[in-house]
Amino acid sequence: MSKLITIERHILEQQKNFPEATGELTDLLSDVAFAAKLVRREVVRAGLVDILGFAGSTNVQGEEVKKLDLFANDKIINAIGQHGRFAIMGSEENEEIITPPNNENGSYALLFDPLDGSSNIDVNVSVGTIFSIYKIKNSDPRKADISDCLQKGSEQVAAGYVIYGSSVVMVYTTGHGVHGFTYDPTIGEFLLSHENIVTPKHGKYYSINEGSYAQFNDTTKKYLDYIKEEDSATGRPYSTRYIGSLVADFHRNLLTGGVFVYPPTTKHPNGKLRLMYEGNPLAYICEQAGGRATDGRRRILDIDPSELHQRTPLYIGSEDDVRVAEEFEQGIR
Ligand code: AHM
Ligand code: MG
Repeated sequence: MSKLITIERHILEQQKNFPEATGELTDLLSDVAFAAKLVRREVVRAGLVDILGFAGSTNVQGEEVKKLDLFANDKIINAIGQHGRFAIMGSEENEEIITPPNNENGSYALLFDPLDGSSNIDVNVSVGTIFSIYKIKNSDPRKADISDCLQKGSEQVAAGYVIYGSSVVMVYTTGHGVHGFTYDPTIGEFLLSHENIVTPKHGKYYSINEGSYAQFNDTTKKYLDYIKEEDSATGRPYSTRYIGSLVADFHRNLLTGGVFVYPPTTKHPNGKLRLMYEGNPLAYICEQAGGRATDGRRRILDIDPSELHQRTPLYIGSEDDVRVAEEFEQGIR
């Protein structure tokens, strides 16, 4: 039988390999895993809202029932913010940056999407939490500001996501490979289930919201025609897989190989997805697993951000497949 390794133990063991590690990152990631357990508890009860009260209504105890994404946001801010390990935080749900209390010893910034794929919550389809951790630049944590959040993705010191699906899985990287843990509800722990994830160089799935076809530019339309053509040498046609929850679409392609594309559209000329909460953390994980992530032209991790809620087109997944999509985007093919 293989050894049972909890996520906390794994992070601790990994950090021991680096003499410069202070143990801070271990604590930060453990806090994130703890917050994920709180969110999970609520997500698995989502189907009970009809019984316990609709979001936005008042439940039988006279308490207001929060929408799940806002609940997740509050839980993460409170569970993680209270330890003072982060000097500053940014959430997809908050317009402005968040300064946690007692942050005088915090030397990191946390950026997160508390519950991604929220349109899927009410229909029992997978949703996820995505996070990204940076070291702050400011020498005084009390003065940490938006510039500590607006760093290039290449500056991330850790990133990860939690997928609340048929099982709950947490995946993280600190720049030394990508590791996945499955939640065992009987003991309340995330246990190592996917060590050193390496994504295939190419796959057989493409993930894009093809319902937006009329809003795509000609290069994207041409790419879609190509991917559906018959050609055994290149394994085409690819199969479509699109859940509409980025974490779930990304996770599947990471394990099986494939490409996820959210291109510019007439509705979202800069893409729909957010660079700081979605693009950067997933790009870091993808590259660590041997994959590729760009905005069609530039490496996602090299983009110098100017706004907290900045959007980006996203081409992410297996290296060969992403390259082909990019070549269409750039008009090379
Ligand atoms: P959200 O943060 O409001 O949940 O939006 C992000 C989600 C992603 O999970 C998903 O990839 C994308 O939006 C789906 O968008 P679309 O419905 O346009 O295909
Ligand atoms: Mg999102």
